[in-house]
Amino acid sequence: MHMFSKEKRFLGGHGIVGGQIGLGTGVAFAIQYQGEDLISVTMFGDGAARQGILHECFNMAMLWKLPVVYVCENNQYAMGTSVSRSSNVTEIYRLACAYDMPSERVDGMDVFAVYEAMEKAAQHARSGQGPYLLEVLTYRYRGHSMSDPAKYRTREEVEKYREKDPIARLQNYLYTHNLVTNEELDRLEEEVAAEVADAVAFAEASPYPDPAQLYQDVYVQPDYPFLRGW
Ligand SMILES: Cc1ncc(C[n+]2csc(CCOP(=O)(O)OP(=O)(O)O)c2C)c(N)n1
Ligand SMILES: [Mg+2]
Repeated sequence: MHMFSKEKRFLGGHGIVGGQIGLGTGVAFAIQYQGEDLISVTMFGDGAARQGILHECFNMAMLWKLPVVYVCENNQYAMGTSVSRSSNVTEIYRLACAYDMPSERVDGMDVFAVYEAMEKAAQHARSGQGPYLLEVLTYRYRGHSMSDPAKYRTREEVEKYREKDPIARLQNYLYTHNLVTNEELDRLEEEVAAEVADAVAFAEASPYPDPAQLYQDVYVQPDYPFLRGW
């Protein structure tokens, strides 16, 4: 949740569920206001999709034709609450209809389908036509967090989705099309595992922040320095 990289224009995750919809829409407004050739990709979960802020943002984004692609990662559970227990409208992409915003649902377990849908949505936002909502249907294998034993679903349900795992399917595709060898795949996995282990070691060896920083940047300075150069 707290990963953030200004250089890579990755604005992190946010503790307030749905809050990022407002922040991502604001970034899209800043892009348009400053005349930049960029788009905002604003991601949120199926649970976040039920927050009121989504409607205010969809309305403004359509009104002002903001360059934003909203990506709802529908993994079918908000913590332990299934989509069908939280709304009668379980097809989240249809929430865009009330604002005449183009939208579609895509199979999130299919890497190529997501790539194509995202390309189309991004082109739409880049061309000045305004926002687009993509609902990416996927699944969360584990509980929401370490304190969630995920007892609200069956083992069979989880297994059913594991069989469609998008990473395993892509590996299989690359392998069967002779685009990669088993050795290359193994080496890649080792490299990624080492990179993650390094990052964990770095985090654990880093000092705690000074408590005096607690109130720093709670209110942003009026010239919004973090958006300069966008
Ligand atoms: C405004 C707000 N309400 C409640 C919570 C507690 N909470 C944290 S995550 C979560 C569920 C979010 O569901 P979803 O967006 O589907 O994310 P997922 O569980 O799939 O990661 C809730 C209710 C919160 N962080 N913020
Ligand atoms: Mg979810």
